[in-house]
Amino acid sequence: MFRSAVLLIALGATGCTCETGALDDRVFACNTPEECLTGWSCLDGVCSQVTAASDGGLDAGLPDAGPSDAGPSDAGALDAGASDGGASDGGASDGGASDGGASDAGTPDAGSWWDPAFGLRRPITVSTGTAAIAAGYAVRISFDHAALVAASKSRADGEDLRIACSGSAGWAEVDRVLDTGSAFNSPSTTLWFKFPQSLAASGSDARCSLYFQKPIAAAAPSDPGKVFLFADDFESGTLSKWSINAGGGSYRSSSSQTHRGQFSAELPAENDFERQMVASPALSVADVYFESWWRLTSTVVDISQLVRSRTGSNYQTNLEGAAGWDIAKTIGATWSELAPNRGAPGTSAWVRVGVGIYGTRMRVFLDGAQLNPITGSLDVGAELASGNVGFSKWHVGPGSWWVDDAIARPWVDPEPTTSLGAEQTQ
Ligand SMILES: [Ca+2]
Ligand SMILES: [Ca+2]
Repeated sequence: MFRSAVLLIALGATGCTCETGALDDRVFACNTPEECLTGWSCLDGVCSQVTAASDGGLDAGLPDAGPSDAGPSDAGALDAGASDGGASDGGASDGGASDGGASDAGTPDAGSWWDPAFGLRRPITVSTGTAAIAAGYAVRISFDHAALVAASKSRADGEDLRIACSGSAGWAEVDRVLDTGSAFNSPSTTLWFKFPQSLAASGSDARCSLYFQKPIAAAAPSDPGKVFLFADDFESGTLSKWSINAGGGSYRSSSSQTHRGQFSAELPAENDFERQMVASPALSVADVYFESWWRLTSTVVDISQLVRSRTGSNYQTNLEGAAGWDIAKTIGATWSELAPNRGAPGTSAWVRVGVGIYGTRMRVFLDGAQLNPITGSLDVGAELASGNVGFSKWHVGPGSWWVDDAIARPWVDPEPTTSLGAEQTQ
Protein backbone atom coordinates (compact mmCIF):
# COMPACT_ATOMS: atom_id res chain seq x y z
CA MET A 1 0.00 0.00 0.00
CA PHE A 2 2.93 2.30 -0.57
CA ARG A 3 0.98 4.19 -3.18
CA SER A 4 -1.46 5.47 -0.63
CA ALA A 5 1.20 6.22 1.90
CA VAL A 6 2.81 9.15 0.21
CA LEU A 7 1.85 12.75 0.02
CA LEU A 8 1.99 13.96 -3.51
CA ILE A 9 3.70 17.27 -3.87
CA ALA A 10 2.51 19.24 -6.82
CA LEU A 11 5.21 20.06 -9.28
CA GLY A 12 4.82 22.82 -11.77
CA ALA A 13 5.93 22.51 -15.30
CA THR A 14 8.41 25.31 -14.95
CA GLY A 15 10.18 24.36 -11.75
CA CYS A 16 10.06 22.64 -8.43
CA THR A 17 7.49 23.91 -5.98
CA CYS A 18 8.30 21.27 -3.45
CA GLU A 19 8.05 22.21 0.16
CA THR A 20 11.72 21.73 0.80
CA GLY A 21 12.41 24.50 -1.64
CA ALA A 22 15.26 22.40 -2.95
CA LEU A 23 15.29 23.10 -6.61
CA ASP A 24 16.79 20.13 -8.27
CA ASP A 25 16.32 18.83 -11.74
CA ARG A 26 15.86 15.35 -10.32
CA VAL A 27 12.65 16.25 -8.54
CA PHE A 28 10.69 16.52 -11.70
CA ALA A 29 9.49 13.77 -13.91
CA CYS A 30 11.05 10.46 -13.08
CA ASN A 31 11.16 6.86 -14.06
CA THR A 32 12.83 5.50 -10.96
CA PRO A 33 13.20 6.57 -7.32
CA GLU A 34 16.91 7.10 -7.87
CA GLU A 35 16.13 10.10 -10.01
CA CYS A 36 14.50 11.82 -7.03
CA LEU A 37 15.88 13.34 -3.87
CA THR A 38 16.73 11.18 -0.91
CA GLY A 39 13.57 10.37 0.97
CA TRP A 40 11.45 10.93 -2.11
CA SER A 41 9.89 8.33 -4.33
CA CYS A 42 8.88 8.18 -7.97
CA LEU A 43 5.12 7.94 -8.23
CA ASP A 44 3.19 8.06 -11.45
CA GLY A 45 6.24 9.52 -13.13
CA VAL A 46 6.63 12.35 -10.62
CA CYS A 47 9.03 12.65 -7.69
CA SER A 48 6.92 12.59 -4.55
CA GLN A 49 7.84 13.02 -0.94
CA VAL A 50 7.20 10.26 1.52
CA THR A 51 5.52 11.84 4.53
CA ALA A 52 4.89 9.34 7.24
CA ALA A 53 3.01 11.80 9.41
CA SER A 54 0.34 12.23 6.81
CA ASP A 55 0.02 8.54 6.14
CA GLY A 56 -2.85 7.81 8.44
CA GLY A 57 -5.15 10.30 6.94
CA LEU A 58 -4.66 9.11 3.43
CA ASP A 59 -4.57 5.45 4.15
CA ALA A 60 -7.13 4.90 6.81
CA GLY A 61 -10.06 4.64 4.51
CA LEU A 62 -8.51 2.33 1.98
CA PRO A 63 -9.03 -1.38 2.02
CA ASP A 64 -6.02 -3.50 2.72
CA ALA A 65 -6.29 -6.06 0.02
CA GLY A 66 -4.28 -9.08 1.12
CA PRO A 67 -5.94 -12.42 1.66
CA SER A 68 -4.49 -12.84 5.12
CA ASP A 69 -4.92 -9.23 5.94
CA ALA A 70 -8.63 -8.96 5.50
CA GLY A 71 -9.72 -9.77 8.99
CA PRO A 72 -12.29 -7.52 10.57
CA SER A 73 -9.77 -6.18 13.01
CA ASP A 74 -7.74 -4.80 10.17
CA ALA A 75 -10.29 -2.44 8.71
CA GLY A 76 -9.02 0.58 10.49
CA ALA A 77 -5.37 -0.28 10.56
CA LEU A 78 -2.89 2.27 9.48
CA ASP A 79 -0.53 1.02 6.90
CA ALA A 80 2.97 2.17 7.46
CA GLY A 81 3.86 2.14 3.83
CA ALA A 82 7.31 1.43 2.53
CA SER A 83 8.71 0.10 5.73
CA ASP A 84 5.66 -1.95 6.44
CA GLY A 85 6.06 -5.59 7.28
CA GLY A 86 8.21 -5.09 10.29
CA ALA A 87 7.54 -4.11 13.81
CA SER A 88 5.50 -1.13 12.77
CA ASP A 89 2.86 -3.38 11.34
CA GLY A 90 2.49 -5.61 14.32
CA GLY A 91 -0.03 -3.57 16.14
CA ALA A 92 -2.96 -5.10 17.90
CA SER A 93 -5.31 -4.13 15.13
CA ASP A 94 -3.32 -5.98 12.53
CA GLY A 95 -3.39 -9.53 13.67
CA GLY A 96 -0.56 -9.32 16.15
CA ALA A 97 1.13 -12.65 16.61
CA SER A 98 -0.15 -14.00 13.35
CA ASP A 99 1.65 -11.33 11.40
CA GLY A 100 5.15 -12.58 10.88
CA GLY A 101 6.21 -14.52 13.91
CA ALA A 102 7.02 -18.17 14.17
CA SER A 103 3.33 -18.92 14.13
CA ASP A 104 2.87 -16.91 10.97
CA ALA A 105 0.29 -18.45 8.73
CA GLY A 106 2.67 -17.86 5.91
CA THR A 107 1.02 -15.20 3.87
CA PRO A 108 2.74 -11.85 3.85
CA ASP A 109 0.81 -8.79 4.73
CA ALA A 110 -0.31 -7.65 1.31
CA GLY A 111 -0.38 -4.14 2.62
CA SER A 112 3.37 -4.26 3.05
CA TRP A 113 6.01 -3.93 0.45
CA TRP A 114 9.64 -4.86 0.83
CA ASP A 115 11.35 -2.05 -1.07
CA PRO A 116 9.49 0.73 -2.87
CA ALA A 117 12.27 0.94 -5.45
CA PHE A 118 10.86 -2.23 -6.98
CA GLY A 119 7.65 -1.64 -8.85
CA LEU A 120 6.22 -5.12 -9.13
CA ARG A 121 6.15 -8.43 -7.35
CA ARG A 122 4.71 -11.92 -7.59
CA PRO A 123 4.05 -13.86 -4.36
CA ILE A 124 5.75 -17.25 -4.16
CA THR A 125 3.78 -20.05 -2.56
CA VAL A 126 5.83 -23.01 -1.31
CA SER A 127 3.76 -26.16 -0.81
CA THR A 128 4.87 -29.44 0.71
CA GLY A 129 3.51 -32.88 -0.05
CA THR A 130 3.79 -35.77 2.38
CA ALA A 131 7.33 -34.71 3.36
CA ALA A 132 7.99 -31.77 5.67
CA ILE A 133 10.94 -29.48 5.05
CA ALA A 134 13.31 -27.89 7.54
CA ALA A 135 14.13 -24.20 7.46
CA GLY A 136 16.77 -23.51 4.85
CA TYR A 137 15.48 -25.86 2.17
CA ALA A 138 16.49 -24.71 -1.31
CA VAL A 139 13.48 -24.18 -3.56
CA ARG A 140 13.21 -23.07 -7.16
CA ILE A 141 10.88 -20.87 -9.12
CA SER A 142 10.56 -20.79 -12.91
CA PHE A 143 8.95 -18.00 -14.86
CA ASP A 144 8.93 -16.24 -18.22
CA HIS A 145 11.60 -13.64 -17.68
CA ALA A 146 11.82 -12.92 -21.41
CA ALA A 147 8.22 -11.69 -21.36
CA LEU A 148 8.99 -9.39 -18.42
CA VAL A 149 12.00 -7.99 -20.27
CA ALA A 150 9.95 -7.48 -23.44
CA ALA A 151 7.35 -5.60 -21.40
CA SER A 152 10.03 -3.39 -19.78
CA LYS A 153 9.20 -4.91 -16.42
CA SER A 154 12.65 -6.33 -15.78
CA ARG A 155 16.23 -5.97 -16.84
CA ALA A 156 17.61 -8.41 -19.40
CA ASP A 157 20.50 -9.19 -17.06
CA GLY A 158 18.08 -10.12 -14.26
CA GLU A 159 19.86 -8.04 -11.62
CA ASP A 160 16.54 -6.53 -10.56
CA LEU A 161 15.03 -9.95 -9.88
CA ARG A 162 15.08 -10.16 -6.11
CA ILE A 163 13.49 -12.40 -3.53
CA ALA A 164 12.46 -11.11 -0.14
CA CYS A 165 10.68 -12.98 2.63
CA SER A 166 8.62 -11.49 5.43
CA GLY A 167 8.91 -12.58 9.01
CA SER A 168 8.76 -11.31 12.55
CA ALA A 169 11.62 -8.91 11.86
CA GLY A 170 10.07 -7.57 8.68
CA TRP A 171 11.17 -8.23 5.15
CA ALA A 172 14.57 -9.71 4.48
CA GLU A 173 16.16 -10.17 1.09
CA VAL A 174 17.62 -13.60 0.40
CA ASP A 175 20.26 -14.66 -2.10
CA ARG A 176 18.90 -16.09 -5.31
CA VAL A 177 20.96 -18.11 -7.77
CA LEU A 178 20.34 -18.83 -11.40
CA ASP A 179 19.86 -22.53 -12.08
CA THR A 180 22.95 -24.00 -13.73
CA GLY A 181 20.84 -25.05 -16.71
CA SER A 182 18.97 -21.77 -17.00
CA ALA A 183 19.52 -18.22 -18.26
CA PHE A 184 18.09 -14.76 -17.75
CA ASN A 185 15.83 -13.27 -20.40
CA SER A 186 14.51 -16.76 -21.10
CA PRO A 187 10.92 -18.07 -21.21
CA SER A 188 11.88 -20.49 -18.43
CA THR A 189 14.30 -18.62 -16.20
CA THR A 190 14.80 -20.61 -13.02
CA LEU A 191 16.04 -19.18 -9.73
CA TRP A 192 16.90 -20.98 -6.49
CA PHE A 193 16.68 -19.53 -3.01
CA LYS A 194 16.81 -20.78 0.54
CA PHE A 195 13.34 -20.85 2.06
CA PRO A 196 13.77 -19.45 5.57
CA GLN A 197 10.98 -21.29 7.32
CA SER A 198 10.31 -24.91 8.16
CA LEU A 199 7.08 -26.25 6.76
CA ALA A 200 5.08 -29.24 7.92
CA ALA A 201 3.78 -31.88 5.53
CA SER A 202 0.84 -30.76 3.42
CA GLY A 203 1.75 -27.18 4.26
CA SER A 204 1.66 -24.01 2.25
CA ASP A 205 3.47 -20.73 2.80
CA ALA A 206 3.66 -17.50 0.83
CA ARG A 207 5.94 -15.37 2.95
CA CYS A 208 8.38 -14.84 0.07
CA SER A 209 7.87 -12.80 -3.08
CA LEU A 210 9.74 -12.23 -6.31
CA TYR A 211 10.30 -8.48 -6.72
CA PHE A 212 11.29 -6.85 -9.97
CA GLN A 213 11.07 -3.74 -12.14
CA LYS A 214 13.90 -1.63 -10.85
CA PRO A 215 15.55 -0.19 -13.96
CA ILE A 216 18.70 0.80 -12.09
CA ALA A 217 19.79 -2.19 -10.08
CA ALA A 218 23.07 -3.13 -8.49
CA ALA A 219 24.21 -6.72 -8.66
CA ALA A 220 21.76 -9.00 -6.92
CA PRO A 221 22.91 -11.11 -3.97
CA SER A 222 23.57 -14.45 -5.60
CA ASP A 223 26.00 -16.49 -3.54
CA PRO A 224 25.42 -20.21 -4.16
CA GLY A 225 27.02 -20.89 -0.80
CA LYS A 226 24.08 -19.10 0.83
CA VAL A 227 21.50 -21.13 -1.08
CA PHE A 228 22.94 -24.65 -1.22
CA LEU A 229 24.76 -27.03 1.12
CA PHE A 230 27.66 -27.10 -1.29
CA ALA A 231 28.37 -25.61 -4.68
CA ASP A 232 31.39 -25.46 -6.93
CA ASP A 233 31.45 -23.99 -10.41
CA PHE A 234 35.21 -24.62 -10.43
CA GLU A 235 35.83 -20.98 -11.37
CA SER A 236 38.49 -20.68 -8.69
CA GLY A 237 40.71 -22.54 -11.10
CA THR A 238 41.51 -25.00 -8.35
CA LEU A 239 40.01 -28.08 -6.74
CA SER A 240 40.22 -26.46 -3.31
CA LYS A 241 36.66 -27.47 -2.44
CA TRP A 242 37.53 -31.16 -2.85
CA SER A 243 39.55 -33.85 -1.25
CA ILE A 244 41.09 -36.37 -3.62
CA ASN A 245 41.81 -39.63 -1.92
CA ALA A 246 43.44 -42.81 -3.03
CA GLY A 247 46.79 -41.10 -2.98
CA GLY A 248 46.00 -37.90 -4.85
CA GLY A 249 45.83 -38.44 -8.54
CA SER A 250 44.88 -36.95 -11.79
CA TYR A 251 41.69 -35.00 -11.12
CA ARG A 252 42.65 -31.47 -12.11
CA SER A 253 41.27 -28.03 -12.78
CA SER A 254 40.68 -27.71 -16.50
CA SER A 255 39.80 -25.12 -19.09
CA SER A 256 39.67 -27.46 -22.05
CA GLN A 257 35.91 -28.04 -21.68
CA THR A 258 33.50 -26.13 -19.46
CA HIS A 259 29.79 -26.21 -18.95
CA ARG A 260 29.81 -22.59 -17.80
CA GLY A 261 32.62 -20.16 -17.16
CA GLN A 262 36.32 -20.76 -17.68
CA PHE A 263 37.00 -23.85 -15.60
CA SER A 264 35.79 -27.34 -14.81
CA ALA A 265 37.29 -30.44 -13.22
CA GLU A 266 38.85 -33.00 -15.52
CA LEU A 267 39.92 -36.57 -15.01
CA PRO A 268 42.13 -37.55 -17.91
CA ALA A 269 42.35 -41.14 -19.12
CA GLU A 270 43.38 -43.54 -16.42
CA ASN A 271 43.16 -47.31 -16.28
CA ASP A 272 41.34 -49.35 -13.66
CA PHE A 273 41.94 -47.77 -10.30
CA GLU A 274 39.60 -46.47 -7.61
CA ARG A 275 40.01 -42.72 -7.31
CA GLN A 276 37.61 -40.47 -5.44
CA MET A 277 37.04 -36.74 -5.29
CA VAL A 278 34.75 -35.74 -2.41
CA ALA A 279 33.62 -32.40 -1.04
CA SER A 280 35.97 -30.73 1.45
CA PRO A 281 35.30 -29.88 4.17
CA ALA A 282 33.27 -33.06 4.18
CA LEU A 283 29.50 -32.79 4.39
CA SER A 284 27.62 -35.03 6.76
CA VAL A 285 24.17 -35.00 5.26
CA ALA A 286 21.40 -37.57 5.15
CA ASP A 287 18.66 -36.41 2.78
CA VAL A 288 20.44 -34.74 -0.08
CA TYR A 289 20.32 -34.10 -3.80
CA PHE A 290 23.74 -34.03 -5.39
CA GLU A 291 24.08 -33.06 -9.02
CA SER A 292 26.72 -32.05 -11.53
CA TRP A 293 27.20 -31.65 -15.25
CA TRP A 294 29.27 -34.33 -16.98
CA ARG A 295 31.02 -34.47 -20.34
CA LEU A 296 32.79 -37.47 -21.84
CA THR A 297 35.19 -37.96 -24.71
CA SER A 298 34.18 -41.59 -25.03
CA THR A 299 31.79 -43.92 -23.30
CA VAL A 300 34.64 -46.17 -22.24
CA VAL A 301 34.21 -45.20 -18.61
CA ASP A 302 33.29 -46.65 -15.24
CA ILE A 303 32.55 -43.63 -13.07
CA SER A 304 30.20 -42.77 -10.22
CA GLN A 305 28.49 -39.93 -8.41
CA LEU A 306 28.26 -40.51 -4.65
CA VAL A 307 25.99 -39.63 -1.75
CA ARG A 308 26.39 -40.50 1.95
CA SER A 309 29.99 -41.21 1.14
CA ARG A 310 32.37 -42.33 3.86
CA THR A 311 35.69 -44.06 3.74
CA GLY A 312 35.03 -47.30 1.91
CA SER A 313 31.24 -46.87 1.67
CA ASN A 314 28.69 -44.89 -0.32
CA TYR A 315 25.49 -44.98 -2.32
CA GLN A 316 25.95 -44.07 -5.96
CA THR A 317 24.88 -43.99 -9.54
CA ASN A 318 27.52 -45.70 -11.62
CA LEU A 319 27.90 -45.09 -15.34
CA GLU A 320 29.18 -48.34 -16.77
CA GLY A 321 30.09 -47.53 -20.35
CA ALA A 322 27.38 -47.44 -22.96
CA ALA A 323 25.06 -49.43 -20.68
CA GLY A 324 24.12 -46.27 -18.79
CA TRP A 325 23.63 -45.32 -15.15
CA ASP A 326 22.73 -47.88 -12.47
CA ILE A 327 21.99 -47.52 -8.77
CA ALA A 328 24.66 -49.17 -6.64
CA LYS A 329 26.37 -49.06 -3.29
CA THR A 330 29.73 -49.79 -1.79
CA ILE A 331 29.57 -51.00 1.78
CA GLY A 332 32.85 -51.76 3.48
CA ALA A 333 34.61 -51.82 0.10
CA THR A 334 32.14 -54.33 -1.38
CA TRP A 335 30.34 -52.93 -4.41
CA SER A 336 26.91 -54.19 -5.43
CA GLU A 337 24.46 -53.12 -8.08
CA LEU A 338 20.91 -52.46 -6.85
CA ALA A 339 19.16 -51.42 -10.07
CA PRO A 340 20.32 -52.16 -13.62
CA ASN A 341 21.87 -49.57 -15.89
CA ARG A 342 19.62 -47.24 -17.84
CA GLY A 343 20.09 -44.40 -20.29
CA ALA A 344 22.35 -43.85 -23.25
CA PRO A 345 25.36 -41.70 -22.42
CA GLY A 346 26.52 -39.45 -25.23
CA THR A 347 29.90 -37.94 -25.89
CA SER A 348 31.04 -34.40 -26.53
CA ALA A 349 27.96 -32.92 -24.89
CA TRP A 350 27.17 -31.84 -21.35
CA VAL A 351 24.56 -33.83 -19.43
CA ARG A 352 23.14 -33.14 -15.99
CA VAL A 353 23.40 -36.05 -13.54
CA GLY A 354 21.50 -35.92 -10.26
CA VAL A 355 21.18 -38.31 -7.33
CA GLY A 356 18.54 -37.80 -4.66
CA ILE A 357 18.37 -39.83 -1.47
CA TYR A 358 15.67 -39.48 1.19
CA GLY A 359 15.48 -41.93 4.06
CA THR A 360 16.57 -45.20 2.51
CA ARG A 361 15.22 -44.43 -0.96
CA MET A 362 17.04 -43.08 -3.98
CA ARG A 363 16.30 -41.74 -7.44
CA VAL A 364 18.69 -40.87 -10.28
CA PHE A 365 17.94 -38.07 -12.72
CA LEU A 366 19.40 -37.29 -16.14
CA ASP A 367 18.89 -33.80 -17.54
CA GLY A 368 16.15 -33.20 -15.00
CA ALA A 369 14.07 -36.29 -15.79
CA GLN A 370 14.02 -39.38 -13.63
CA LEU A 371 16.17 -42.10 -15.15
CA ASN A 372 16.53 -44.78 -12.49
CA PRO A 373 14.50 -46.53 -11.29
CA ILE A 374 11.95 -46.33 -14.07
CA THR A 375 9.27 -45.28 -11.64
CA GLY A 376 9.11 -44.65 -7.93
CA SER A 377 12.18 -44.73 -5.75
CA LEU A 378 14.53 -47.57 -4.86
CA ASP A 379 15.28 -48.79 -1.34
CA VAL A 380 19.06 -48.86 -1.10
CA GLY A 381 19.26 -50.13 2.47
CA ALA A 382 19.98 -48.50 5.79
CA GLU A 383 23.72 -49.04 6.15
CA LEU A 384 24.63 -45.40 5.72
CA ALA A 385 22.59 -42.75 7.53
CA SER A 386 24.60 -39.76 6.30
CA GLY A 387 27.82 -38.81 4.63
CA ASN A 388 29.59 -36.70 2.04
CA VAL A 389 29.04 -36.13 -1.68
CA GLY A 390 31.51 -36.66 -4.47
CA PHE A 391 32.73 -38.71 -7.39
CA SER A 392 34.50 -41.99 -7.90
CA LYS A 393 36.35 -43.28 -10.91
CA TRP A 394 37.33 -46.81 -11.76
CA HIS A 395 38.13 -46.32 -15.44
CA VAL A 396 38.27 -43.36 -17.81
CA GLY A 397 39.53 -43.39 -21.33
CA PRO A 398 40.38 -43.03 -24.02
CA GLY A 399 39.72 -39.36 -23.51
CA SER A 400 38.59 -37.48 -20.41
CA TRP A 401 35.71 -37.04 -17.99
CA TRP A 402 34.85 -33.44 -17.16
CA VAL A 403 32.64 -32.26 -14.29
CA ASP A 404 31.26 -28.75 -13.79
CA ASP A 405 28.62 -26.93 -11.72
CA ALA A 406 28.37 -29.39 -8.83
CA ILE A 407 25.67 -28.63 -6.27
CA ALA A 408 24.40 -30.38 -3.15
CA ARG A 409 21.14 -29.29 -1.58
CA PRO A 410 18.68 -30.65 0.99
CA TRP A 411 16.17 -33.03 -0.53
CA VAL A 412 12.89 -34.55 0.54
CA ASP A 413 10.77 -36.90 -1.53
CA PRO A 414 8.32 -35.76 -2.73
CA GLU A 415 9.89 -32.37 -3.15
CA PRO A 416 7.92 -29.27 -2.24
CA THR A 417 6.48 -27.36 -5.16
CA THR A 418 6.35 -23.63 -5.77
CA SER A 419 3.88 -21.46 -7.60
CA LEU A 420 3.93 -17.80 -8.48
CA GLY A 421 0.90 -15.67 -7.81
CA ALA A 422 -0.40 -12.89 -10.02
CA GLU A 423 1.64 -9.76 -10.51
CA GLN A 424 1.07 -7.09 -7.89
CA THR A 425 1.86 -3.40 -7.80
CA GLN A 426 2.60 -1.34 -4.73
CA1 LIG B 1 32.71 -23.76 -14.53
CA1 LIG C 1 25.64 -52.93 -14.37
